[in-house]
Amino acid sequence: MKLFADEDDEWAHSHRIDPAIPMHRHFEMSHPVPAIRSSLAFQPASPLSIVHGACRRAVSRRALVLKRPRRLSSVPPKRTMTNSHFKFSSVDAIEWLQKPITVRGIVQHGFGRGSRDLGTPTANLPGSLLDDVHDAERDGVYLGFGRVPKYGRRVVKMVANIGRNITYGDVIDRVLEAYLMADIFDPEFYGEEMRLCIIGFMRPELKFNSLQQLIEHIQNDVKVADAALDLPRTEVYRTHTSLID
Ligand code: RBF
Ligand code: MG
Repeated sequence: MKLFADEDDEWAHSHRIDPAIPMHRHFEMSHPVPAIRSSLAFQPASPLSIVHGACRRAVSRRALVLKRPRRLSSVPPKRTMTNSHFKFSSVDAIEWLQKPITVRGIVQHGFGRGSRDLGTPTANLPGSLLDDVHDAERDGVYLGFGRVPKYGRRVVKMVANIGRNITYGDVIDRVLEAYLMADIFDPEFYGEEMRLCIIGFMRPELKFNSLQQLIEHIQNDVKVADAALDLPRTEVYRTHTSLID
């Protein structure tokens, strides 16, 4: 599994994909969306993370990005995100939010589809909790940290899909489905309070042609988020007041 996009230049080249551009930007180029939705793209690394030496890698890569010619939309790739060649998300493509999105709510019942069977049981919160949150307007996969106070003070890594499960097409209300990376408790703790501190956007929610593709992408999301949440820049959020208070 390749976690960083630039380890994969050959693949990208053969698919007319510029590795300097996050995958979801390619998607937006071929599926234009209202400007407000893409306003989060390409935020500069925060000065704080540079001070901590957290992002030297990312920063030097960004310098590279500036020199590369951008293959912008004149001939957008015909490819759609649903075909089998779709590239997985990567640590490099994560859009770190300038300010974390903090959510707190009571875990509700899922769709009885057994996301447990997919290997990633999720705890669901109503998407309406995010109605006024500008940074969470895009449906897609986000990452951050979570805590269920009933299970103590432990804060765990978390990856969440926010959307309507468009692969299935049967979900009417927007929902936030969080997969908590912890074996110590059953993530389906209906009726319990769950707190999330969301710090980055990974990719848009996609409509897949097969369950297999959905599973592969979810598993990749988990691996990428797991690695990304070890980056020094994320550490400060493990003790974010929204989780601890
Ligand atoms: N559903 C989709 O239709 N498209 C997606 O791209 C998608 N990505 C997901 C990523 C993660 C990390 C998780 C946990 C779920 C994702 N889902 C997605 C939702 C998935 O369809 C749902 O969790 C199961 O159907 C169980 O409700
Ligand atoms: Mg669930």
